[in-house]
Amino acid sequence: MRIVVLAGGIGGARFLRGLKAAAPDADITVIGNTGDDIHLFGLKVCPDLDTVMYTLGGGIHEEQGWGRAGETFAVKDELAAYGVGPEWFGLGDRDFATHIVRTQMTAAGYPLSAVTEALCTRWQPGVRLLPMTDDRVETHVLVDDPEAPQSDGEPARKAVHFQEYWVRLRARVPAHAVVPVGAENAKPAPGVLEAVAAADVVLFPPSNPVVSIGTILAVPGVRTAIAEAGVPVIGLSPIVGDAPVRGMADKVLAAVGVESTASAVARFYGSGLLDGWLVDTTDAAVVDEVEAAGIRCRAVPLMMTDLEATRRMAADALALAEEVR
Ligand code: GDP
Ligand code: FO1
Ligand code: CA
Repeated sequence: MRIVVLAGGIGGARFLRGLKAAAPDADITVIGNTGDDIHLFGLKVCPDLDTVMYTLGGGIHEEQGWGRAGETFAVKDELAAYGVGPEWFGLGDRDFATHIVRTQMTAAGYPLSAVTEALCTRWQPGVRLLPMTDDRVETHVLVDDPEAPQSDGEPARKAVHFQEYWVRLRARVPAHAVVPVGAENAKPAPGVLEAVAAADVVLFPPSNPVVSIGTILAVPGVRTAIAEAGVPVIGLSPIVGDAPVRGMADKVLAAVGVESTASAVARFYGSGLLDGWLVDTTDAAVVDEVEAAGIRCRAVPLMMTDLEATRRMAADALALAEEVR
């Protein structure tokens, strides 16, 4: 079976572990979000690709969910001693090596897809990991700029990089818009459209619907390829009991005018794209509402507490795919 998964960082990576256990013989292609990518200290950092690679390759900091296990921060501290920041982004020594290799290969002319393949030679994630695009896309968030009040006293607005909004500001300021800068001119990376066209099923893990899966879908051609693949498209809700299980997805959902409920997220993707949707058992009350929107819906446990619980979630998603096929 050929499975295509659109993935962000932690939610996508943890789900993929369960999927590998649920379908050990499947051929899994992961289309990773690169809208979180940021250039720091002259290096290209790809947080979501690295989170998937480290999680599936056994190098992830398990509790934190991002970055390397056993990490130290000597380089960051030395940079800070020179007054070189940003200090708010925690790049560790082990992680730095990944960004150095990536940047070196990029400077030598290799596209991100080839670089990612090379990095995966070491990590052996057991899936084919493709960036959504080889082109530069960076998500920016429109926030108030209290330092630049307009003549009417209202704050002016400014766009900040997604990582600045998420990590430095902790999503505590209102987000007025989320813009994947560069997406409109980006081309899907080699293999992306081919994998979708050859898939037997497409899965949306419980990743952030706006800044992870939404960004991948914003690359021209990807949404249409999925909708026209003619295979079941099944998603799992990252929202349980009207709140994200982890992180601040509610803040970016609000920015695009979507309520933080399992039902609203399904309707945000829409029946034109999604065939099936899994909500948590605690959200069983919304099943009828989702089905009324033309999306087959089931309530099952959706907490990725351990590998077995996650394997069951993936198995439930594949079972729902057979039901709608
Ligand atoms: P990020 O890039 O690291 O933010 O990770 P993703 O975009 O892949 O996933 C983030 C989403 O995962 C968040 O909105 C969480 O609500 C969701 N999530 C994390 N753990 C769980 C879980 O155990 N169950 C469910 N249903 N969602 C989860
Ligand atoms: N997330 C944080 O909340 N604080 C950090 O300092 C931080 C550093 C970091 C470094 C490398 C990396 O791959 C990921 C990192 N993340 C950090 C996670 C990052 O914000 C991701 O983009 C998440 O996927 C959020 O969507
Ligand atoms: Ca992310």
